[in-house]
Amino acid sequence: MTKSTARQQELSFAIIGGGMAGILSAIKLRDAGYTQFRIYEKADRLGGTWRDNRYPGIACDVPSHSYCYDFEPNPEWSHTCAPGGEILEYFEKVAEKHGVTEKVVFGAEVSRLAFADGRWHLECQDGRKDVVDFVVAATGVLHHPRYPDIPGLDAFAGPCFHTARWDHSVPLEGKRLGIIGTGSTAIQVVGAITDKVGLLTQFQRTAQWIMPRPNPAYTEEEKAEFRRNPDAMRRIRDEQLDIFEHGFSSAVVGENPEALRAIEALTLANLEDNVKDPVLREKLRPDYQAACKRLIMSDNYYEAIQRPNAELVTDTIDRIEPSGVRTASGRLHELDVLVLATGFKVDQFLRPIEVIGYQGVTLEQAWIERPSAYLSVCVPGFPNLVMLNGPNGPVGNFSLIDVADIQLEYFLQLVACVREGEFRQFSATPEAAERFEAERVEATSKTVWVSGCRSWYLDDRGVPAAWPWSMQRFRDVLGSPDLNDFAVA
Ligand code: N01
Repeated sequence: MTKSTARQQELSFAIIGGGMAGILSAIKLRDAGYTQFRIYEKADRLGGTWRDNRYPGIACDVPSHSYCYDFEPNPEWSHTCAPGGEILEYFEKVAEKHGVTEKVVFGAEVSRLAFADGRWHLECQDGRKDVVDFVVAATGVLHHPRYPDIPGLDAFAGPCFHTARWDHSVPLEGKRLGIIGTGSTAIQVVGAITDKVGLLTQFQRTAQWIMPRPNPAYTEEEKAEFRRNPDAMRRIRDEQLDIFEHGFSSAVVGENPEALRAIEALTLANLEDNVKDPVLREKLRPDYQAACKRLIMSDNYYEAIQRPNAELVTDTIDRIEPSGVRTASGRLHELDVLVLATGFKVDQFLRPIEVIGYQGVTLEQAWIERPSAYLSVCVPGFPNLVMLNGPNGPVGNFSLIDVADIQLEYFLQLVACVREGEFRQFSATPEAAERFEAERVEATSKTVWVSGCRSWYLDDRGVPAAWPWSMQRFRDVLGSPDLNDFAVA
């Protein structure tokens, strides 16, 4: 940890959100010598997405030795891809170990952030207030459940819940369970519960390419070796990150056609080799390029959906009735429990917090067309505020922890300029943001995300909202801020 100077101790920060990125922010701020910070967390527990998503089968399909902080390798991961509960426990333990928990204001839902007199004035739903120099927005992206707009949804007589709000009080044994959706979440749920329920009916609007993903448990010997020799974990992490960066993430942005062909071949072989019934196989065969939507990783989905008590329904949902789901053919699929694996509203970011920047301009106004951020981190007119995993950052099948880390280091360099007295405020210029956005939109045309599928990666124009270049470029560009792109005061 850097020794704090008086100036460092003067500067204050509000971190909004106590998930992976919020905890990371607190640790990094303290390591950089800053002591005046708090995490405002609306819930009563840390953990973000891993706290909210507790559905059966939840795991991180990013291997665990790379889905963890680089400074806190974890020898105890039970599997290559650890279950969600373990990940939640990991974040809570790291927060405790680094003295983060004591810096959290729990049950504090920030409702307003207003920039006035050079500082951010924060207000919580319950009236609590704070005034700080900087805001770190660590509010997550897959946070607000998206409920489907299907007629009759409220009429269903049995328990009905979104996967991010799983009701564990509802018994599933022997029940007729319906699940809407075929995203990463639904695939994990189906893989985990089909052998427990009486009947599983999955409503598929779009078929998915699925990458086989064996998920072996680590042996006690392996864990003992990790404890003795943390370098062994680091080597695994480096290997995994190398595979993702130079294989997958370069493939999806059009920089590695060979890797994309390998993904196509693997997912196709997975379907051909593992689904026996030709009718079901055709239902499961996507009509778009692999990796256009977020690639699904699974080692148990095909097996589950082929069980005798499982049915894949591809007929369009017409409406929901008290006793089940009626599809366009007129058939009523009678159900006891209905699960909505219908994803998230991905364009919210800091909202619904009312954020007021320079000259009374609100974030709603700045984002009237759609959310965007210069280099994924700064919004013009909203000084001294950084977005972690905000709009236009890298998304895909890799660790968002690294993304947040790079964004945070970038921000800390700007904060260091404030600490050194070079300026008090910084805000990306509208010109820089427009230039970045124009280049970004142009580059999206080379990505696999525009190859002809619907996905949450696309904005209202059908343009990918994500960083369309390699992770290496993200690291390079955010390696040091270009002060020419900032208005400072
Ligand atoms: O959500 P999704 P998710 N009628 O938006 C369908 C991360 N994640 O929760 O494809 C019928 O992907 C919709 O159909 P379609 C990961 O980044 C990570 O599964 O639009 N169907 C789709 O099938 C992931 O990408 C892990 O045609 C409707 C599904 O609902 C992200 O979370 C695990 C419908 C929504 O899929 C979101 O995944 C899980 C309607 N009206 C999730 N509305 C890891 O392991 C929607 N659908 C790291």
